[in-house]
Amino acid sequence: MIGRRKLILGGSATLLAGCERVQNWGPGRELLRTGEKLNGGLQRALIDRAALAPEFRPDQMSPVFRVNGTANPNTPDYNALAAGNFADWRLQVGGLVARPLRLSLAQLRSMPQRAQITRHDCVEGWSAIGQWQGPLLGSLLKLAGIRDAARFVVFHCADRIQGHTYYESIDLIDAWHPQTILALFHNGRPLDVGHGAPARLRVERQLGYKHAKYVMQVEAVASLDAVGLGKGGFWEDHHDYDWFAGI
Ligand SMILES: Nc1nc2c(c(=O)[nH]1)N[C@H]1C(S)=C(S)[C@@H](COP(=O)(O)O)O[C@H]1N2
Ligand SMILES: [Mo]
Repeated sequence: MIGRRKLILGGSATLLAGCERVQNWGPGRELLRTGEKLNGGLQRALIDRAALAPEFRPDQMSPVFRVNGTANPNTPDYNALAAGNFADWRLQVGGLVARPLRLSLAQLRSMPQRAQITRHDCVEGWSAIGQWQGPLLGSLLKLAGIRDAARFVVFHCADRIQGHTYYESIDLIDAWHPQTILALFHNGRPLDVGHGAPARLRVERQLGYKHAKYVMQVEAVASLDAVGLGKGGFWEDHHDYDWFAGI
């Protein structure tokens, strides 16, 4: 019989084999090591969180991928950026990091990319399968030198909805997950405005509202207390959605 510990290590190896770049990540290793120290129930929870979302074949892609929520931020600032094909857009990576970054779209596109065909599940009851491509969120956090005190990653978006800037947050398990990317491409083309141009989060183990579109700023924080009303996202703060929307 294979013991639980063996299963866990086996699972980790499979996960890491899926993406070479993750193998050398300190935080990933640290997480797995921490996992070994936890008790059985917590270990199972950790393994569930680390599991990969299903990926699909190109022929399984939805012919139409619906646009939901904001379809165009339509603010003067955003419109000016869009008019210039986002050449002047800069992604800010800040908060609890050693090296705050301001990255252009060209810089982001020159980073190693991951492409994945996944199913998007919206809490409103629709799904769509599409391909997404972009650098791993973890690569950006590593580049910025995320600090040990960080526990969450917050995404600040360009759009306003019901009078509030859209924002969302995830924990570091999702942030380092090998399928969590800052998507720059959808179905092989640069993201269109409807799907979150120029960059949107894909956090494949979570429901649709966690996948922040129109990301302007990525912020590492120790706590969500000072983010919005304290629950970590627009829907969480204003409509009582769950912060953890794991699927
Ligand atoms: N900035 C921003 N991100 C957002 C939203 C939004 O309104 N604004 N809507 C969310 C919801 S509820 C869903 S289902 C998905 C929809 O993504 P799509 O338009 O690419 O289908 O984006 C999510 N991210
Ligand atoms: Mo959604």
